[in-house]
Amino acid sequence: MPESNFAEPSDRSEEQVSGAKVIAQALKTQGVEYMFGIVGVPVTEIAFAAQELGIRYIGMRNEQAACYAASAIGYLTGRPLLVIGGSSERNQETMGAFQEFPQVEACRLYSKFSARPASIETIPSVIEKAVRSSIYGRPGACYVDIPGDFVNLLVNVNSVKYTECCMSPPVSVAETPAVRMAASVIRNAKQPLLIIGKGAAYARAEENIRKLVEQCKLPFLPTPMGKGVVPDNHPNCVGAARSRALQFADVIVLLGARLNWILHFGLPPRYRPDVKFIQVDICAEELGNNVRPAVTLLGDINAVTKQLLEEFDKIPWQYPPESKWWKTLREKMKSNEAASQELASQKSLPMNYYTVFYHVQEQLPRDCFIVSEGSNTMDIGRTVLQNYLPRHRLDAGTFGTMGVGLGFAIAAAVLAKDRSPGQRVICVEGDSAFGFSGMELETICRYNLPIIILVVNNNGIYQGFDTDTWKEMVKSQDATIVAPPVCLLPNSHYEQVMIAFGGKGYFVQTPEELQKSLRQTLADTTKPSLINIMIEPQATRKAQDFHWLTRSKM
Ligand SMILES: Cc1ncc(C[n+]2csc(CCOP(=O)(O)OP(=O)(O)O)c2C)c(N)n1
Ligand SMILES: [Mg+2]
Repeated sequence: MPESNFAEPSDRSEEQVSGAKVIAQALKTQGVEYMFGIVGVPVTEIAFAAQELGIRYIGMRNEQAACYAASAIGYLTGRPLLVIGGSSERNQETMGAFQEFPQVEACRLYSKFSARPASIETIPSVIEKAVRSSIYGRPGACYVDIPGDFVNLLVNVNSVKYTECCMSPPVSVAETPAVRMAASVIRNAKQPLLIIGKGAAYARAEENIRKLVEQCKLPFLPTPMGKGVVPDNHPNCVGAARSRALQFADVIVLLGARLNWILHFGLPPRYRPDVKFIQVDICAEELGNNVRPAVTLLGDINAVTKQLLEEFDKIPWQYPPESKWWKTLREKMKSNEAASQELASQKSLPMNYYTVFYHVQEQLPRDCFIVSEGSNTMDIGRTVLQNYLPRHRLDAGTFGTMGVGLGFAIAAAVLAKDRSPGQRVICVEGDSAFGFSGMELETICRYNLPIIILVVNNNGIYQGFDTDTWKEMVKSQDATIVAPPVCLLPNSHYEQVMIAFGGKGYFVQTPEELQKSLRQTLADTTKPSLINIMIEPQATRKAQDFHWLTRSKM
């Protein structure tokens, strides 16, 4: 029996424990509730050991999807992602061992902390540090490498000491003079705007942000994952006049939103050259990126919002509701909404994106999770599908990574099943996006998660072709030469994949079929379903004031 290097000579207990069990117990001690993965040599025993301790194990079909699912659990529960990878055995290192690879070094680039415990006895402290690093400061994934020979290695039970669960992240607040200055800049704004980002959702700042919006009567707009922190249908939400609001605001308060590509880097022509940013962020390195802010408030979004509220309690102030700025924004919202409505009410077939999303919006339960990915599908869907609750929209976000959708949906559904039975998960997928993790339908059916997947099918990436055009195109020449790279096979029956695993599948081509299938799937809380919605292959977004985003796709 191999022995631990660190076993105490005075320890007379005979009882032994495997590396796998130590890993599982260390995870349990740190409050880990869910594990997503795929087993195989050498990690199988870890999953069994975790399950034995009551950690819920969800077996996925691809590690990528497993990571996406775990990261969504992290976002929804505030306990971010810990990745555990099995690596080659220590005594075969450099010899060309099975799956030998410098995993710790490779993961450093992608994670906040990446380490391999030196012995079984050090596993608990390394796991505690990984969990702590993942949730302190700006949250992020951490990696713990497990050499294959650790898993079945036995050590004396008494030689392993479990490090206590790390403390909740400390809450940092901004400096008082900076808070005062921010309040004064807001008071003097002529055309103010709040931007609510994912950081605000993560910080669970919804109550205080809503107070700030309502007390000061400020217009706000959410970033994609900031949707729902204050409900999309709140009268102060100017999401429908996004470009206008960004372009003409003279003071913008960024609440956990980065000035990255999603916010056009904070630069003209999308913003006034003299716009004053008040940047609230938990990460000091973020402050001042791309634009020099007027005020920086370093701290927890919820705590700093509270500090701002205290300033406005001391000297009450509200932005005049009858201002010209509000009038401009309201008019623009009205005309943009009318343009979308006009597209939605078109009766021609195949349907366009707007028609599809308006019908979906009509039936969506208010408390559902909306997961989405794709390009047009995600961008247009985001403008029509409303979020009323914080942390209820999960989309491809900043990285625009296709393939996240089904993993996100599985995580949300697993949580919903445990914490609020009956709550639905709607997963709105472009046909290309769906393909990236499509086999997770089997996972969804295996665990019988009543997710509703909508595949918005335009036969392609951004756009595709109808069946006749496609046939004509590939008739005389090889498809690898003539088929545009954006094309996918037309008229694919993705719903059959769901049926193959025992779920329900619908193929819909008209608004009536869409309405009916949605009604049926929403009524059935026992089974997963997929509605394959055929739309006009050449359908696009309505005309945009700026082509920045549309251009970036090609
Ligand atoms: C991992 C990854 N690979 C490739 C891309 C490039 N890409 C951007 S959007 C997209 C798919 C868009 O098509 P679809 O999901 O069908 O949505 P549509 O715009 O057609 O509605 C792809 C492949 C990406 N963003 N991520
Ligand atoms: Mg598509």
